[in-house]
This record gives sequence, structure tokens and C-alpha cells, in this order.
Amino acid sequence: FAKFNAEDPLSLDSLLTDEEKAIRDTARAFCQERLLPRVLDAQRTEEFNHDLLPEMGKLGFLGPTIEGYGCAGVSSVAYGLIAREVERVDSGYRSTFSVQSSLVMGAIHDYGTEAQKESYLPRLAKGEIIGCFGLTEANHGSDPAGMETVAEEVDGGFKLSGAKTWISNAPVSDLFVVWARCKWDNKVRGFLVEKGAKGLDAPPIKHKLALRCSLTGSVFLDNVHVSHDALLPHGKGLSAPFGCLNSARYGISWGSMGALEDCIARTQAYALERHQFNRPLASFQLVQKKLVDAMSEVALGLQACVQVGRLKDAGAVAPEMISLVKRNNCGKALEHARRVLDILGGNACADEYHVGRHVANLQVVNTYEGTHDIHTLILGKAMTGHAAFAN
Ligand code: TGC
Ligand code: FAD
Repeated sequence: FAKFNAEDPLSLDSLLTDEEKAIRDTARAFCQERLLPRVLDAQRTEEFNHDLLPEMGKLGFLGPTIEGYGCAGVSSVAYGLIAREVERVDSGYRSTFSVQSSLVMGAIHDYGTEAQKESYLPRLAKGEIIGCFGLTEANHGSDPAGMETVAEEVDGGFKLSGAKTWISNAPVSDLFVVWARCKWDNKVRGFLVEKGAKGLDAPPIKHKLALRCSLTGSVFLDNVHVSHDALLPHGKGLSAPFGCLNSARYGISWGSMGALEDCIARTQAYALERHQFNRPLASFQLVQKKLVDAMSEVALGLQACVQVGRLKDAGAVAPEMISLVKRNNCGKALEHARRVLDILGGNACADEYHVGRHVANLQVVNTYEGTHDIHTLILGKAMTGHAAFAN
């Protein structure tokens, strides 16, 4: 028999190429050496880390699956391994990374013109400029089809009017991917709006209970004029933003496992060290059950991530498969991070123990990019043929 390794219970390693393992090791070293030492301060102050994206850019982590335009062109599994390492430190850092890579670079790569790709992708890949993705509105979160932001054709281009909310990176963004319903044919399309455009404002949403290491803002568009070049011409209808969400949701399914792995490692170490009733906590059956349940979910969740990643690269993935891993991994990460938090007793309350921060973050991770329940309904429709969310 092989020797069992509780840190890699089902031998994820054996499914990775040498290049993927090297990328994972580089990402782990960067995240532990450069991000972990700064995370508590960022959590306490809500200050954005302006070095984050340029440092990731230097390592080739941004938009890593894109070929050309200064991007690394690696596999979807490698992208997931990066997301996992970043979120092992904090979901907010992973959010900044996901939005830049999947939602902004992905939108330009998939729906942009050659000129838009050449103009923006290399700078986004280096982290020289920061992007955000505005889909959600105050009255339309789970149902973006109802969006009220509109685009109309005017002399020399388009005029955008409306408001987005809960938009990651918005307050520090140089480039805004804004989704709007076009008045001329009632279809949703994406527009690239640059910081400084007249009528554009992106104030921060302060005092968040979670994702405090990532900046979130509103985006107000008060008759913002953009030129014809701002339109992403190759994406029409809601399938365009949902196409970007497929990649981001896939990355989150890896990232959430990284956050849970950190919770397990920290509470396992604590349980071995801390004694009550003259024995280590780790020797009590109830404590062992919490750790084993969490470890089992990580092992299964990561296997599913690899499978979906391989199918994605082979062009054989269905969006429902992504809903399945996003829903399951985020739900399990939240549930089991919450359970192992109990092992810390009163110290669960202290931010230096990190696990409480992960639990708060995972509540958001289970909500954005489609809530757990919305992914249930997507899968419910696939199983029954009935769309429970439709009128
Ligand atoms: P429905 O009629 O089902 O679909 C409309 C059109 O879209 C197509 N489609 C997809 N295409 C590609 N990939 C997918 N996953 C797709 N899902 C749907 C569909 O085929 C159709 O195409 P066509 O050509 O027939 O028009 O649309 P619906 O309005 O009934 O949608 C229902 C529902 C609930 C599934 C959908 O609205 C949904 O997914 N809601 C969740 C909203 C969401 O995920 N928002 C995320 C905002 S961005 C964000 O949270 C970023 S956080 C980032 C971070 O910080 O990490
Ligand atoms: P609602 O849609 O109002 O849902 C509320 C509750 O009702 C949920 O539990 C939901 O599951 C449930 N519900 C809704 N409809 C149904 C139904 N038909 N059947 C059963 N239950 C239902 N958005 C962006 O566009 N870009 C971003 O960068 C971004 N970043 C974010 C960062 C943070 C920190 C947060 C908190 C959110 C972010 N979002 C972003 C928004 C996020 O995608 C939305 O919050 C999410 O899609 C849910 O929408 P909502 O908040 O309007 O909730």
C-alpha cells in the first residue's frame, strides 16, 4: 500500500503535470511570503494592497489561461491551483485576482476586438491597470436579466446610464466592464469605460463584515459618453457576462477549498497543542470528527475541480458542471470552516487565529457569482426541465 497523506488524501499531486506542480509551488511561496504577512493589517484597516496585482503580474498569474498578449497560456487546472493558494490566505485577495483574470481579461479576450485586446490585455496582465466587472444592480442581483442600466446610440458612440452595486475592485479601477441593456435591440452588451470618464463615479462600500482585504464599490453612470471603440462587439445577450462567470465560478470552486484547507491546518495544529482534561483536544473523538469531515470534503472537492478543469480545456464542459462544483465546494467550505472554528473555543474570536476571517469571507463566496440556492435551481432545471426561477 501507499502511505496515506492527510494533507493530500486522494493524491491530487498524481493528477498534475510537472508544470502545474511548479506553478502551484511558486504560487504557494508567493502567497505565504508576500500576502500572509499583510493580511491581518488589511483586514483591520480595509486598505487595498496596491502591490498585489503588479506582483501577481510579474509571476504570470493574471489571465493565466489566455494565450498571447503577455499572458502565460497555462491550463485551467494551473489557474485553479493559483486561486487555491491565494484564497488559502484570503478570499478577498482571490476576489481581486478572479475579477482581473476571468471577468475583465476574460471579457476582453472573448468579446473584444483585436485593438481592444492589444490595448488592454498586456497592461492588465502586468497589473499596471486594474479592472472591474459591473453586472449586479441594487434591484437585480440573482436576476441580472432585469437590469436597468441602459446604453443608447448617440453621435460618436454611446451614452450609458444606470448604477451597479457590490462591484469588486471598482473604487481603484482604471477600466470598468459595464453590462447594459441596449435600447436599439433590447440586448445586453458589455462596454469598456475608462476611469475619468465624465459622469462615472465609483465610491467604496465601507465597513464590510467580510472580504475586507478586497475593495468593493458602487458604480454610478450618469449619462457617460463613450466612443464606438468602447463596445465589446462579439458578445450579445446575457450569455456574454455568463460566459465570463463560468471561468470565475470555476476558479472559486478551487479557491474555496484553499480557504477550508487553511482552516483545517490551523485548527488541527491548535488541537494538537491545546490540552483540556489533561489531554490534547486532538485526542477527543468529536474534535477528530470535525477535522475528518472537513478533510474529506476538501479531498473530494479538489478531485472534482481537476475533472472540470480538464473538461474545460478539452472543450467538453457544461455550465451546469461548473454550477455543481461552485455550489458544492463553496457550500462545503462555509459549513466545515464554521464547524472547525469551534475547535478554537474562545480564541475563535481573535483575528490572529485567522479562521473566523475565513468563515466570514466564505459567506460572501457562497453568495457571489450566483448564490448557493441559485446554483441549486440551475441544476434543478437541468434535472427536471422546470426553471424554478422563471416567471
Ligand atoms: P437564462 O434564460 O437561463 O439565460 C440567458 C442566456 O444566457 C445563457 N446562459 C449561459 N451562457 C453561458 N454560460 C452560462 N453559465 C449560462 N447560463 C445561461 C442562456 O443559454 C441564454 O442564452 P440565449 O442565447 O438563449 O439568450 O437566463 P435567466 O435570466 O433565466 O437566468 C437565470 C439564472 C438564475 C441562471 C441567472 O440569471 C444567474 O446565473 N444568476 C446569478 C447571477 C450571478 O451569478 N451574478 C454574478 C455577478 S458577478 C459577481 O458576483 C462577481 S464576484 C467576483 C469576485 O469578487 O470574485
Ligand atoms: P438577491 O438576488 O436579492 O438574493 C437574496 C436571497 O434570495 C439569496 O439567498 C438568493 O439565493 C435568494 N433568491 C433569489 N432569487 C431566488 C429564487 N428565484 N428562488 C429562490 N431563492 C432566490 N457583482 C458584480 O456584478 N460584480 C462584482 O464584482 C461583484 N462583487 C461582489 C463582491 C461582494 C463582496 C459581494 C457581497 C457581492 C458582489 N457582487 C458582485 C454581487 C453578487 O454577485 C450578488 O450579491 C449576488 O449575485 C446575489 O445578488 P443579491 O445580493 O442581489 O441577492
